[in-house]
Amino acid sequence: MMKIGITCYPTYGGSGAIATELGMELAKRGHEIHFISYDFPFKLNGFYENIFFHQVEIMDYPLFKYPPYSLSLSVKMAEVVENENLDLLHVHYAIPHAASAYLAKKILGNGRIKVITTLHGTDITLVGNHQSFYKITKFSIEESDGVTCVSNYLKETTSKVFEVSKEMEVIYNFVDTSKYKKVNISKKIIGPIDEDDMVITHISNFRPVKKIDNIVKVFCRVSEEVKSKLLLVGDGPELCRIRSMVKELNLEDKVFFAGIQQDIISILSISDLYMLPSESEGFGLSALEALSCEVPVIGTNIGGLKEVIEEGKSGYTFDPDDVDSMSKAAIRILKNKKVRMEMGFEARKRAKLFDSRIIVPQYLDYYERILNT
Ligand code: GMT
Repeated sequence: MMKIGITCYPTYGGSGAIATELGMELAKRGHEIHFISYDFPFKLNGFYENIFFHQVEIMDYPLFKYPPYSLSLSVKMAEVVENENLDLLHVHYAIPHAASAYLAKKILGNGRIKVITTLHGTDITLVGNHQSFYKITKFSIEESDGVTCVSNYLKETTSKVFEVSKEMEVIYNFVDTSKYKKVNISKKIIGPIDEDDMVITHISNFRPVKKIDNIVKVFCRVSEEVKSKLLLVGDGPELCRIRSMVKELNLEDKVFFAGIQQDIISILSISDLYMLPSESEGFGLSALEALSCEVPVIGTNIGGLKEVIEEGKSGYTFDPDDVDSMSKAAIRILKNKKVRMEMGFEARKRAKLFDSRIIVPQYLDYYERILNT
């Protein structure tokens, strides 16, 4: 049995979701998990045996324009390692978590605790490579005892962008396929959707990187040829802009903004196509969840999604701005029931390769290896 500290962002997003699912899976296997963050991870909603939460107190003071969260996090990490006698700190998303863990390690004295950092995507492709973070991201990757990346793409990009020669392990995102599976429900459960509508779905935290405007453009073309609805799930900085775009395109009666939803399995069960045409995706966890519920995916060809989707079988990947090809592929899938059924079958088959029962043991093996070096 291991005692593991996990730090992640508690808010809606793939890195926090996978970190929390990992914690829950490890706890089920008898390991003791200590989440350390500023808030309760959004996926932890209930009582779980072997799981504990340690809240980072953020001290405000008139002198601080920006309270130094990363320092308070380091102190909390060091305290939890000592008080709970942790074996390992596993931090998700490099910034600032890997740097905070490095400091915690120094506070505790070298050798007391090992740190594993999991890189997820934008911490490398968008934020970590920004000049203001570049050196600290590179440093904290190099100083981690172990580093995992959620796809080969992310591993290669990290090596290239940060010129690190460090060995990094690829451990893909996972899904519990026994939980994420299609249920038989009416399409009418959500919003103004009719039973005979084809439903295109997108779920995210509405960041610019998701390129939701291109989903709307694709849908605009699709809706001219197929009786369909667009279901946009989530909330975030792009919401207002996308709402205005939908209004301008006169699509208000066909696009439904569902906000943040808990029951993703039901939403995916009424979906006929999932879209994720992001600028880039470290992996594309929401697409994997869609595949698991038999929903084919049209996504970006930049990033890890190409390792998730089997091109032409469970979905298609295109340049994020290639609205034309995406529209044609979407129309082909939505117009043809046989194609949809076949792709749905392939999608489920593909998702099973990323089942938690396959991937979680890879983390455990990696932990053992790092602890024994
Ligand atoms: O996609 C997001 O905006 C959330 C982001 C995060 O860090 O919370 O997700 C990233 O981590 C996920 C879990 O590993 C990956 O599946 C996503 O592909 C990745 N997002 C991006 O790279 C844009």
